[in-house]
Amino acid sequence: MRADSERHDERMLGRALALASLGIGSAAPNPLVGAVVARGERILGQGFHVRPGERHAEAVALDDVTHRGETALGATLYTNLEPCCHVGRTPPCVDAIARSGISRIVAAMRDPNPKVDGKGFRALRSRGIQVEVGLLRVQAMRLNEGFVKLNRLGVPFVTLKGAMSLDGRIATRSGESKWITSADVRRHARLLRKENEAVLVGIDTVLADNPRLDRRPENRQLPSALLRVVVDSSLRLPRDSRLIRVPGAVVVFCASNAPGSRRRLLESLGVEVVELPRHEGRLDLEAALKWLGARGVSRLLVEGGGETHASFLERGLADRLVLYVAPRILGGRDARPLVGGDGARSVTEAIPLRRVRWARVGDAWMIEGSLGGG
Ligand code: AOF
Ligand code: ZN
Repeated sequence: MRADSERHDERMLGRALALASLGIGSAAPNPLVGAVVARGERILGQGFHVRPGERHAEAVALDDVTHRGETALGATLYTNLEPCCHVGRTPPCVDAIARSGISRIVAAMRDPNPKVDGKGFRALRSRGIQVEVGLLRVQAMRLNEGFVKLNRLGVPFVTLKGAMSLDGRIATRSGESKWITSADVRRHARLLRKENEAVLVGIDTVLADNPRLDRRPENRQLPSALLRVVVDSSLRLPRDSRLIRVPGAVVVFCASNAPGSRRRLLESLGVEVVELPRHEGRLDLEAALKWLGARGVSRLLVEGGGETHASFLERGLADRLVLYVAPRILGGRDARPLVGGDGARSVTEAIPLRRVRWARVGDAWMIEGSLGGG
């Protein structure tokens, strides 16, 4: 039996995590952070981090305490991430916490940012504040898996997304892919675009589907905050593709021998063209991830097609898979599969999915799980 006090802490920290997730779609590449200030059962203040450059969650929660005419003296602060101790775009949270009279901190995880990385906890302890770390750590790590991976490895967390028929096809033999899944699935998949800062497709997908790859089709006037990325070794991206016509940033990764005239044309249309080295004859996607990481992209969504998915999977570059399976059969030996490439020779080479979860979405199933080490 766990003590009541631990269950109480878990409830409060759970609330901080829920608050943190309200920053999805705006906080990145900063972490999703929520904070709750409580004395026993009474919540004195709370808040979350909205966007880069704005106040940290802890500061928002402490200001909330003051606005409510309360004091944090002797109270506990619950937060999913270690409070910062550095001067960034905002002052160090540990100073504000110490000034407020908070006597105890319950935090879910350490901040992987090298500027913090344990120094925040140390600073709090040295000021006599009791610090407890690790409750709900798994949930907290998962919520900020993009921020953690970017800080530790300098590359974004990669999610592969696919929509396929019951027999694993993403397009008919004539290349038609609209709409294998229903509108419910498309609405659900749009949430994934909100969670990610960049979306990537292969050039074959652009040529076949002419997607917009934007974040909010409901508001076409605003430029998309989503960075749209195309892997296109010989720069075949058509000048009149929707991707280019819709406002918002577009990056194209190409090979060093791509035609210079195509490069100049695309650049004149506002597209950023980036040369990548080759790896075993194909564009080096690891280099692509490093480039995106250096740009501050913490979460990348890969939306196909089959060859692009295969390249990410074969090189172990994907962390998570989200798959929508529609209850219809396309058939056809030439119909395109979800994953192309050469595929596994023997079943022992198959790529396993771990921590698999599934849910009903409209008339389809969503299956998701972890790939690689993530
Ligand atoms: C946030 N929000 O609620 C917390 C953060 O550029 P700055 O000054 O906003 O600092 C960003 C860093 O601060 C961030 O990478 C993380 O290490 C730490 N904590 N950041 O944006 C917050 N608590
Ligand atoms: Zn801070």
